Order: sequence, then C-alpha cells, then structure tokens
Amino acid sequence: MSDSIDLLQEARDGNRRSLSKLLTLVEEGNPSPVERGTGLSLGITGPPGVGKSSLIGKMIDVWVDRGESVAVLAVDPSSPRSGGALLGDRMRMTNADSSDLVFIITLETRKHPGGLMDCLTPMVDILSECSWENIVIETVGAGQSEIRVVAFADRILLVDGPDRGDIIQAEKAGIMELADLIVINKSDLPEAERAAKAVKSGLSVGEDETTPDVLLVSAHSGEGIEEMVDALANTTTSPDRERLRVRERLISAWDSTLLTSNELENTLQELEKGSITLQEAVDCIRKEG
Ligand SMILES: Nc1nc2c(ncn2[C@@H]2O[C@H](COP(=O)(O)OP(=O)(O)OP(=O)(O)O)[C@@H](O)[C@H]2O)c(=O)[nH]1
Ligand SMILES: [Mg+2]
Repeated sequence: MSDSIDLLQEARDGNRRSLSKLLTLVEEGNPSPVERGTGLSLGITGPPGVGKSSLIGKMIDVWVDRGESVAVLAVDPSSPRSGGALLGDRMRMTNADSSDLVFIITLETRKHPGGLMDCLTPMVDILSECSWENIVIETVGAGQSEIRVVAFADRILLVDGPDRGDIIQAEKAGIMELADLIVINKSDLPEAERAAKAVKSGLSVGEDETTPDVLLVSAHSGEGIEEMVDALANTTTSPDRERLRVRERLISAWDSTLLTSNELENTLQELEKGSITLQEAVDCIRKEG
C-alpha cells in the first residue's frame, strides 16, 4: 500500500509512469489508495465498426484544443476492426504539448474472469484524483458484456452506424435504454439520415424530457463533433437510466461473486454428475460468498 501511496503522489504531480504503474497495480487487484471519489466517466459503446475509436480520436482533438485533458480506458481494443490501432496512431501523431493532455490505457476482459467491476471504478477515481478532466471508457461491441462494462460509467454515449443491422443489435442488447445520448456516425454516408430518423421515431414512443437526443456525426468529415462534445457536457441522466445502470452493476457484482467463488469448480463437477440441482448449486455458492 505504501508503494501505491507514493505512486499516487507522483501521479498527482503529473508523473505518467507512476500513474501507469499505479493503474496496473489496481488492475491486478491491489487496493487503491484513493477512496471512492467523485470521478465522473463517460462510457462509449456501440456495435463493432461503427466508428467509436475514430470518434474518440476526434473528441480528443476537441478537448485538447480547448485545453482539457482526457484519459481513455479502452476495453478489449483487440477486435479485428479495432480502433486500438487507430488510437495508437493518434498517439504517435499528437505533438508533445497536446499528448501531455492525453492518456490511453487498455484493459483486456479475458484477464478479468470475474469481470471488470473490481478495477474499473477505482481506476476512474485514480484518474480523477490525478486531475484528468475527461475520463472515457470505450468498449468494443454491443452485447451483454459491453453493457456490464459501460454501466459503470456515469454517462453513456451510444454510437451507431447507418446500418440497420447495427441499430437492431444495439436495440436487442438493451443499450438504447441506457444511453444518455445517441449519435449516428458516418453522416457522410447517404443512409445515415434515414437511420437517425428511424432511431428517433423508435425513441419517441413515450417521449419526455429524458428521452436521449439523437445527433448525426461524422468522424471522417468532422460534422457534428463539437456539438456532440457540448451535448455530452450538458447531458443529464434520468432516474430510469440510473436505475438500469445500478441494476447492471449489481448483476456484474453477482456474476463476479459466482465466477471467483472457491466453490465454483466443485459445484460445476457436482452439477455435471447430476448430484445437485441448479438451485442447490446457487445456494452452495451463496453460502460460501
Ligand atoms: N464513412 C465513414 N467511415 C467511418 C467514419 N468513422 C469511422 N469510419 C470507418 O469505420 C471503420 C471502423 O472504425 P473504428 O473507429 O475502428 O470503429 P470502432 O467502432 O471503434 O470499431 P471496433 O473497435 O472494432 O468496435 C474504419 O474503417 C473507419 O475508417 C465516418 O464518419 N464515416
Ligand atoms: Mg474501437
């Protein structure tokens, strides 16, 4: 712990190596020297290939131009169409001045069989404690596991593409209900406008002041990016969405308890043999937890 307190002190003073080291320690399951803070994070999610990483690159430009710092926690930036490489290129491109304002960390879910819940929140709090102004959590894809990850963010941006299939995927996964703002990227493509209209009309059932806005943006042309950044700064969440997020976080904690239980192996074997029922298995793991 004394190590991490020293690292925190150095990280607060702007030492990026110490910050990286501290974040790695926490990612590996060591206790964080920062108490649960007020660190606010923005979760960015959406189906693969819709342009999340490209958009984050553009958002970084806007923040850096405004003199604001940004830290990105990229979760699983290893998909075939991943923007991990894009962000990497970006880092190489930025000049020394502006890259002082940018910090990118990658996290791999496969290293965290119990889920990311134990490290994500403490990492956000450390970044916030070290004065990182914008903290972004980027996920790949729009399935259940991505929902679990973005649910730890305080605001959620859903990025979708003009492709009907992508939008259906996000709808099916239930991400629409969690999003505080929805953007349709690739507005330079002809189908984007129609896609935005379709999403809007889907949302307008039961519309009220908490219904998220739908904006058209293009990471390629830059259209709508500043507006998106401003909209994110001003967006509020709704009690319904907050409830959904808390629910997902609880499910993550529940999963984590199950998956990291010492009784897991035993219980699986017993289940396989048919010597206990599923309910008995659950009871056994609950007792152990
Ligand atoms: N036409 C067009 N293409 C775009 C735009 N933004 C991104 N793309 C392209 O879409 C592809 C995917 O972009 P990424 O930024 O990697 O998308 P992603 O959502 O991060 O992808 P994953 O990380 O794999 O989920 C790339 O070929 C981009 O060049 C845009 O505004 N317009
Ligand atoms: Mg990406």
